[in-house]
Amino acid sequence: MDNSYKHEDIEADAQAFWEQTGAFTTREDADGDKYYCLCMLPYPSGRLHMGHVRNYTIGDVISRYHRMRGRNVLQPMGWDAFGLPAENAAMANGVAPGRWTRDNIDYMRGQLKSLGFAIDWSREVATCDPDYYRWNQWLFLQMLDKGLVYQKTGTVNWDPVDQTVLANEQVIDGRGWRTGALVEKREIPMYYMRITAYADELLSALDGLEGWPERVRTMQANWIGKSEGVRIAFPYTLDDRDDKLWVFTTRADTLMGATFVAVAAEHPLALRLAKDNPDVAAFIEKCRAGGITEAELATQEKEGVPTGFHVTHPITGDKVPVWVGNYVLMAYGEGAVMGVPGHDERDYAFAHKYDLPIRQVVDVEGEHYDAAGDWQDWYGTKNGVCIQSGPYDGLGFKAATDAIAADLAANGCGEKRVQYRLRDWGISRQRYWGCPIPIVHCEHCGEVPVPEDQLPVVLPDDLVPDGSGNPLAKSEAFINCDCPRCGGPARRETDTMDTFVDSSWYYMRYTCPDSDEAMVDARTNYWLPVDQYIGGIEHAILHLLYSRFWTRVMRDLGLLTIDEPFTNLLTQGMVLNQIYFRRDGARITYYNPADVELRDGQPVLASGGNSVEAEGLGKMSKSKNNGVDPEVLVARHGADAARLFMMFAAPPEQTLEWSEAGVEGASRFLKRLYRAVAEHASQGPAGAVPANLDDAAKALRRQTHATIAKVDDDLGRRYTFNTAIAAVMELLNAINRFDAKDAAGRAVVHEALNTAVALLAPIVPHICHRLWRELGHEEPAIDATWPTADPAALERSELEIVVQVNGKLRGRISVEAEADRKAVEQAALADDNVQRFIDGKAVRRVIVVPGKLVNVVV
Ligand code: ANZ
Ligand code: ZN
Repeated sequence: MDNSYKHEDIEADAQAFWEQTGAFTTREDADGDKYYCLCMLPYPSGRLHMGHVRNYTIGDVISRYHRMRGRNVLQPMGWDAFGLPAENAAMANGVAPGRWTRDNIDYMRGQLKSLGFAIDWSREVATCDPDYYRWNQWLFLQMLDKGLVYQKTGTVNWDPVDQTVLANEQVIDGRGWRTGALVEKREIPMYYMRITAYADELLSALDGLEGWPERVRTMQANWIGKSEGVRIAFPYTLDDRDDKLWVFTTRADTLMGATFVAVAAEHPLALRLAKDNPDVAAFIEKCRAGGITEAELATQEKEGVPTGFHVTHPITGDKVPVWVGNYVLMAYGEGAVMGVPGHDERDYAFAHKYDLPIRQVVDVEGEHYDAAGDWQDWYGTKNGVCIQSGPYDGLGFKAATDAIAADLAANGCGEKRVQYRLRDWGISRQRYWGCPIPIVHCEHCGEVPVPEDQLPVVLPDDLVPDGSGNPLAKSEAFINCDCPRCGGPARRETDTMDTFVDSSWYYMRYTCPDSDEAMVDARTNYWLPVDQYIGGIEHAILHLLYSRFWTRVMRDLGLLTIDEPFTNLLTQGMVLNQIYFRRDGARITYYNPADVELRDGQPVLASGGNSVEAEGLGKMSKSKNNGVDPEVLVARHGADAARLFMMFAAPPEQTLEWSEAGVEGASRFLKRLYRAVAEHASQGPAGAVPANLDDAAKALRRQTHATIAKVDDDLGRRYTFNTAIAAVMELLNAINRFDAKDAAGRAVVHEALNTAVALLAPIVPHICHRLWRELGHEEPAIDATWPTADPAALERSELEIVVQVNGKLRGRISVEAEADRKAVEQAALADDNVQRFIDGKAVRRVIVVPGKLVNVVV
């Protein structure tokens, strides 16, 4: 065996072996234990980044570990291949999105292979393949049939110059990214998936997801946002008709403090009142120009306009003024609120701004209310009692809510109501590069679903967008078709589906990627749910929620038997690197940390020596130019060193700080491991471990088996890969310290090296592939059986050591065979007899002869 570690040869060899033997093909015998390990699929942007590498390394380690434990492991990979970046690249380079995407996929597949991930490529799925997205279309039609898909108008960002709809990320400070034109809101017809029908189940089932981080469960619960409150009517007469203005409140107990009502700018009553009131009309127009994201609505300055119109308070009969407020969301509750400035912080500010009356109707003993002063948190409490509230005086929150709800119900002006923040999922995108919505527009028949036997509606993949709207809308070949119902001329829908549709079920398709008769088949029952899902925290809400919804829809259509798709979820931390820049007037240029070195503690450019400023650590990103290219990394240090560093530098959920020195350290360890095995193997085969061992051999053996127990727990349960690696590093140190002077010693070293290689095989599979062979195994390391700790070997052996004081035998102590110097010294000094002879004198020196004696000099 060559005595030096050459990662290029070793990695090329191992990868060739895996490829030739089909080592990554999934085993699928029905009585075997299954383990489905899934990483979030990447967007084929062109190159892997370090976040991908970390994500997939974690997944590969877990997958290989379970494979060695004898399980049938499914570790697939695919491509989230539709989406906006392909269109942008097409505009920039004039290449069709389809070409660009497929080229990227080929390139990135090669990158993943170079990292040695044990991915079953025969199951690869690209969401832009008609064989895949036809089932998006098929399920869409099933849902349409069941009323789970419906059409209504939705609000979009409209660029008046390009005459096109913009995605939220294409609106920058309220203007179109290409034209700079002020963006308008537009109402257009869109398709929605009725996720709200599952709101309650999606919320209550979160409790059962014990394998998910608490943080993610909380984020989902907040997103679904269940509120229990009361729907209250304020009657009015307009245009000679009696009508009711409904509001939703979670504080019905404060109804007696309502001094105004506010409606959203899109509320029908606002639109009606605008006809008689130019101020209202102007205000509505102004709101229309504003942003549409919830964040924009939450942060904008609260403003309103009085309509001059009044409604009737349902209990007191008083006249209550109606306002239009920009903070009232049309899409939540009733699109209208009752203004209770006395107890709602927002209404308090609003009332101060527009000089509206503030009434205190909740009191807390010992607190002083001052409507002229600053808002106090206790004003919003639910722990007070009603005052100035007529019949409800003295009642607490719950009793007052119940009493008011009952009185309102009696005169048809109210009912209890559970409200969700969650909205139905609008899936229509006015974009080209996505899955076509399978609908045809016919002048006679209206909206006609494409019949099942005409699926898929194939997206032409040779169009090149130019930025002026959806190129599908200009493609006569795509648009023109026959109406499936009347046979007359018709036009295809040109909207495509939100790409979250694609990613809501790709993990199901991996279980049966060749199923062409059905969306999924019986194999799904074997593999699902996913045992371990791994990905970024940025998908904590939408992707995971949509997948949970989609799974339930398929369950209710009889296609699946599970409720939840992902049993365990791991959200890996970000990869960080230093950020360096130079300022030149207003311009900031970022420099890659690889081009910066420290001179006298000051960061300077390695070439030229110009000083740069340090911004500190930040997420690796293009904009800060602080990324590390995985390809360069692998070429320089090898995939194994990269993988080892990633798993060693931090536990998976924490951020990982990039360090070139850390990668070099990982590489040095691999060299040490390689040398240890090479030297051992060069002395010929070793025999079996005999029953009788001397103390030192027993100690090494004990450490070997203790390491197995620790690594097994770290990899299988705790996911603390860093401490697992540290334990194997210590084992290697112990092996190197051990003097294998006889056959028994060599046998123990052989066992220890075997163990180290087997335990590291999931983490650094290439070098372990080579070393496992060198250790004399027939089967490849990837199929090696995961070691099990021998309890007998774990028993601690004790040694008897004599203790001298000034050279005279004064005691005998018993210590553990592998106790270190410090422990032996302490045990010696603690011995009663030894203490007697030290006799309170200062200890000048303690000499420890390991395994034999201690001499205390006083
Ligand atoms: C009166 C009131 C008094 C309120 C008070 C709060 C405190 P959650 O918990 O999120 O459901 N609200 C209702 N519909 C709204 C809409 N479409 N746009 C903006 N705000 C709306 O919040 C429910 C509360 O949010 C409701 O209770 C309402 O204000 C407001 F001391 O009604 B409350
Ligand atoms: Zn027709």
